[in-house]
Amino acid sequence: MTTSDLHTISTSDPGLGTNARIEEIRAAFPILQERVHGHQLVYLDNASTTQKPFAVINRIREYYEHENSNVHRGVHSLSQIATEEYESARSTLKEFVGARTTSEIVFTRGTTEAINLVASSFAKPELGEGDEILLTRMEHHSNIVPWQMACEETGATLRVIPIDDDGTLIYEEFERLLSERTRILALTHVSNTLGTVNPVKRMIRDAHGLNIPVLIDGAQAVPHMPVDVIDLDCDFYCFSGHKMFGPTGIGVLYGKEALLDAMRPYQGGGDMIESVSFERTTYNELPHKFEAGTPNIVGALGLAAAVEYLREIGFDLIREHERNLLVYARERLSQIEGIRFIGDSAHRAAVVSVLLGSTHPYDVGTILDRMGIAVRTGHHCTQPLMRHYGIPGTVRASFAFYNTLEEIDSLVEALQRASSVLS
Ligand code: 7TS
Repeated sequence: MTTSDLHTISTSDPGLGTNARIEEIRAAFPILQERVHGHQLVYLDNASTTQKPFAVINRIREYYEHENSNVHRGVHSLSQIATEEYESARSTLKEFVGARTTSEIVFTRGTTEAINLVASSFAKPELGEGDEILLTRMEHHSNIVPWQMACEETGATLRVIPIDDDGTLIYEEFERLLSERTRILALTHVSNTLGTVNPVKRMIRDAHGLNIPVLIDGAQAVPHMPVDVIDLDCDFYCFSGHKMFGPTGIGVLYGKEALLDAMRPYQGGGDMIESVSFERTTYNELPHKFEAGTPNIVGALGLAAAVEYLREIGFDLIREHERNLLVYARERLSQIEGIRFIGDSAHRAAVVSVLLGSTHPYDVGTILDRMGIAVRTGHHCTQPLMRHYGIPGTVRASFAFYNTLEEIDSLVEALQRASSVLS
């Protein structure tokens, strides 16, 4: 596909990715109209967090204006409305990932808390000396440190699946590392730094062949592709609301019902109990057993609004448009002298990590910011991955469906400017 083909798709295809449709979508995200240092904002830091459409902002406002109350505890009308809306949000999330029942959808603070919950309540009680937890080299710190903490307390060890220089998992190494000592395989669906999409379905099948449970960190997958937990057959799937156009402070742990049922609670407090006495406490049914204390009610409602919004746009358009953005970015960026791509796996999501000659990513990011362009610079909470490449960090542009080819042109121009200023 050539650059002009891409512009053609963007401007004249009446179905997918038309400029008019993308402009319409952009108008639904008020922050995209902001100016930064006198320039129109170009927001290319979507892997950190995505922007929010009016549908989400208005839902939050509506809740506080008309429905605010605590859930699961009042007979009064507002409390009943809040409870119904909160549980209805859970149903929306259940449909979103294709879970069997709402018992399998636990609201958490985000991906990080979901992984900590599984490490603490599922893995830790089973772990001992000689046991292994299998991860990959491209994990975010939040899918490394909770497992490391579990290992410290139990004597288990971490094993790490290596990657090649393109940022693709070495499948034979995965097969070699999978053994009867492996207690859990925990890996990311999509790498936040490289964009690599891992062959999780095949890996889950292989792990299950040895009865090894699998947790998938889906934080960077759910904004870009449809996910079906039954089709994947994963045991746990975690994601964050704020990376899929919803609010911060809310996320989801999907877990197979039988596994969640057998697990001990993660935190104690209100709402997670059936009855309490000083002698003995019994726990509430799923999923409430894992939701101690007043939950992030408005977060769940905002996240459900984000899911509805995504459904309206449709993953066909999202995938098509983001693929165009990725191909175009790769092609335009490769024209910059001295650019180095970090991660070039054949199967990728809309993330590009680069280095410019010998410049430091932080300096490049600062110059881009002065031109209104938001990218992330640094190690992206993947320090072991940076060590693999022998670099301190990268300049990362991560796209969402509201980004445009013109914004990529601005990025390329700004990188060229940064390159000449810094060299
Ligand atoms: N897993 C992956 C793959 C991530 O990319 C992130 C956040 C997390 C887990 C943690 O998510 P949280 O919502 O619980 O914080 N990634 C990034 C990033 O790439 N830039 O900032 C945060």
